[in-house]
Amino acid sequence: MKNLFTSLSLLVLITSCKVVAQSDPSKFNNPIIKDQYTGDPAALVYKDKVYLYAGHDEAPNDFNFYKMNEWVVYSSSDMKKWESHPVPLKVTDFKWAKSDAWASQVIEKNGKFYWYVTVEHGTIPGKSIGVAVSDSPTGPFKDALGKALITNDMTKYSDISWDDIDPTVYIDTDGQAYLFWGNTACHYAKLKENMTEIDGEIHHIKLPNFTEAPWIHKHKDWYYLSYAYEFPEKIAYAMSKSINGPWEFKGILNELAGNSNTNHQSIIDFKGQSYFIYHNGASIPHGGSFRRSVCVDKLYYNKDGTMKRVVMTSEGIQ
Ligand code: FUB
Repeated sequence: MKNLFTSLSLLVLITSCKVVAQSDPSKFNNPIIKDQYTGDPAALVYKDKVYLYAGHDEAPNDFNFYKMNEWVVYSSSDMKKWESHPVPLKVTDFKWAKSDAWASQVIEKNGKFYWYVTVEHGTIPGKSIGVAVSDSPTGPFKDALGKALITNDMTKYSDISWDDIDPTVYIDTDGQAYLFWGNTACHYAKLKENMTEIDGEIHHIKLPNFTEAPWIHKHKDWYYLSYAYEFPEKIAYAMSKSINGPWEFKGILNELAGNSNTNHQSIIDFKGQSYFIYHNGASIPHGGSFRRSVCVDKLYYNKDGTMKRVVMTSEGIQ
């Protein structure tokens, strides 16, 4: 009997050791940003580094909406270790804006870095898009225009006051830059050479269950328009052979995060690997829809150019 108990105890010990080893939190690289809550990741590959821009989620634990006053930047050479930099841009850097450092994206052109951001306008009701500029990817950035680039009264595809949010910017192989943005309606327009003025008309793209967070990227000879789908959000995408469309809907790329009603993706290729960067509410303690954290997982393509569904992991990039 004593031997049976000894054997059983040994078995329990071995089993529990295995469980501890499998869930060792020191092996969990997601979320990648652990020093503060961050949402709406937008990654820029520049030279041999990735720069990760995000909004700072400052909402206290008992506050159930966004509290966001500044954007932050981190950088990495290997997607595993992330270096934090001083805060490069705040809502107060835009004198015409009053609040809400919502989703944004930075792009480089001719050695200058342009940061397109969502903010609440101070005098024109609704959300708007501003642009800041810097000589360095880590800033400091300053307002490039002294006024909004896009205001709510410039778009008529949706009646809501928050349809002009979530800019994503892309420079095509011929040098032409495009700005895509939107909530409930997906808008896009060309940007002039100076990157601070819209060139021509604002167009509208019809996409199934488009909520927000458009992201444009190219991989091989396909253009991809991924976006937040339904609400709470999954990420879906469409593909095209041209940045001007037509876009063919390809389905779901990432499932619900579950612990956050938004998921906001950024997609890049870096040193031969594709990455899906997103936020969820998994951070302990007090993570959630308004206290989000940025995560990264690998992204894979099928032979026909479609993307394989993302597997969100705790381990992240090992
Ligand atoms: O962070 C505020 C808003 O939540 C963003 O602009 C949306 O994309 C959603 O993530």
